Amino acid sequence: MRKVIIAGNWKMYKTQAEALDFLRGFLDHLNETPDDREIVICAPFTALGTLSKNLHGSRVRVGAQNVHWEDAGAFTGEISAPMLVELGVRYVVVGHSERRQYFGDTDVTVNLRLRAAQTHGLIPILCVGETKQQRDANETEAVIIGQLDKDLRGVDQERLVIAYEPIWAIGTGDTCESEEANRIIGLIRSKLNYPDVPIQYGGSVKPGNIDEIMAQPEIDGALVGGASLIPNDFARIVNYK
Ligand code: G2H
Repeated sequence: MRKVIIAGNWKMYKTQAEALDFLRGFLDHLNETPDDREIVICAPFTALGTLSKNLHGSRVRVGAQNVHWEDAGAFTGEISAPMLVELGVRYVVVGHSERRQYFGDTDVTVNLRLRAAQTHGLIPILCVGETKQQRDANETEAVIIGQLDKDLRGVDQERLVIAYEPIWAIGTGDTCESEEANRIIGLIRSKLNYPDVPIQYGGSVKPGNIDEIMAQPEIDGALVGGASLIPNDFARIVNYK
C-alpha cells in the first residue's frame, strides 16, 4: 500500500510570527483528517525550529526546501542535513524547478543533495518536470526519464518521495489535466526499482482541483505552493475527499 503525502511548499513566504499564525488557523481542521495521509509543511529555514516546537504532538511533519551535500564547510548561504535534523526536520524538497532555474541546481547537484539527505535520515521529495517548450516539442517523457536517471543514481528508492511538477503549471493557475498527470506519474513509476515510492503531483493544486487529482490511481499526494499558505485552503486540500 503506497503512502499518501500532502506537502505544503511555502517557498520564501512566512516569518516565524506568520508561521505561528498559520498554525492557529490550520491545526484545528486536522481533527477530521483521515489517518491514511501524511501532512508535511516545507517552510523557510528560519521557521523550521518554530514549527517543530509548535507541531510537537501533532501529526504534521516539518520539511525544508533545500539541503547541501556536505555536513559542514565554507559554503556561504547553504544549510546541511545535520543542521536540519537538529531542527526536527523529516522531509526536504530537492531539485525544485525554482532551484534548478534560479540557483544553478543541476542533475549532478540534485543527486548529491538527495544522497546527503538520506545519509542523515531525511526523506527527500525529488521534483522533476518539463518546461512548456519541452512539452510543446514532445520531449516530456525523455526529459523526465533523463532527470530520473541522473538524479536517482545511488539513491535508496525505499526512502524517497517524488513530485511531478510540470514547470508550465507552477504558480500559473494552469493545472495539468489530472489524467495527463496520472499518465506521466505512471511513467515515472514504471522507471523505478521500487514501485511503492509515493509520487505527488505539484503545480497550481488548490481546493477546487484536489479531489479530482487525488482520484487518479497513480497519484499519491500533492506538493502545494500558493494554496498551502492559506490555512483554510491547505486544510481543505489535506482533507480531500
Ligand atoms: C509548484 C507548487 C509547489 P504552486 O512549485 O511546489 O507551487 O502550487 O504555487 O504552483
